[in-house]
Amino acid sequence: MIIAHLDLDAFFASVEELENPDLKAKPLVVGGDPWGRGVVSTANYVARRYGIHSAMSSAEALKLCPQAVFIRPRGALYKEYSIKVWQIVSSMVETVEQTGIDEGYLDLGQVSRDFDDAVELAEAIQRTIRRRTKLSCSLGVATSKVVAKVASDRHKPGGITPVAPGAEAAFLSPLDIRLLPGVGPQTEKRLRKAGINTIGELATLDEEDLAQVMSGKVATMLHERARGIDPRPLETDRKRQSIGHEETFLEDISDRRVLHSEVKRMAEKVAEHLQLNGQSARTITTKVRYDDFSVRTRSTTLIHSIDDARRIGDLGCLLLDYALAERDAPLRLVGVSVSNLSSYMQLELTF
Ligand code: TTP
Ligand code: MG
Repeated sequence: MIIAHLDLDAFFASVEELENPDLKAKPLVVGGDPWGRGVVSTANYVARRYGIHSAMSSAEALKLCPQAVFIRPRGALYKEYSIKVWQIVSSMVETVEQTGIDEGYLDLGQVSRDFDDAVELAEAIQRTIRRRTKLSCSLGVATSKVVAKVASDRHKPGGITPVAPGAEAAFLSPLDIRLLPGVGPQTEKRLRKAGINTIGELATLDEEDLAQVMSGKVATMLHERARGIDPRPLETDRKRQSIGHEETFLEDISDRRVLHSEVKRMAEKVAEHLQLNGQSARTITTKVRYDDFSVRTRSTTLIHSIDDARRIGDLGCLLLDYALAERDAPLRLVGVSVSNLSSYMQLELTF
């Protein structure tokens, strides 16, 4: 598993800065009324230097920095930016689990050659988001959700923090216990009382000592997480409305004949899958990823549905040629997928 956790930097405040660039140099607080009972949603990094942070009272923020600019949150606007960001991410990575308006997990294992390659992809995603939305984000790249999540927060803003396979426990070890996802205020108190202040101290407890401090499933889970062990897969609610096969090549390929034979090979897998499911498809899509990680897809929709490897392969090759006619460059990945599925059963009923 290679997972990235992506989190936008000072999200609400960054959007407000884009809408009004004059704010960039000023301490900016997005949140409720500082003269009432308002709470800080977030603050830009200039304001954070005064000690202002999310969830403190706006009145306290005003005290810490009387010259700060206060803005009420504009949820609909942030939503628009968020949708744009996650559309970009989804166009670059097949499997994405968005966990909040500004954060989520990306499955990089499926689309990279090895760990270093995954880190390069993370960099490409960061660059693309910056170019297309002007927003800054940070990513952690690791072998599990918990390590990726902790890592994405280590070099904010604008940082990428890779934790190579095998380095998980050493990476987590010196960090404060409160940084471990799953440790809430209550658990934190209990751990500190027992003299456990770093993730490493929790990780190295033996079962007996752990049982003295806390017990049950949560204890076991936190103990594992402290060692970088986290088997949670990505959760995506997207139902399988398409069947596809894609492959990242060991080396970039530009030879058209080789590419065509790859497309045909994938078409065979797709056709086999369709036939096993008793399905056929009307839309064929070919996806290419260039050596700079950018992605292009070309689709065609037929009047009648098909399920055989030859036709899917021929159309897949044609679509590949269309994509390469627009931009001819070496490819690191090719994918063929079909959608607009119908099952034989339905066809029988309909016709
Ligand atoms: P976060 O990602 O926690 O914070 P952030 O993006 O502002 O800053 P960072 O660079 O540290 O990631 O939360 C995302 C957005 O959610 C944040 O911009 C505002 C909102 N939010 C609240 O409204 N209340 C809160 O208590 C928190 C933590 C966030
Ligand atoms: Mg954020």
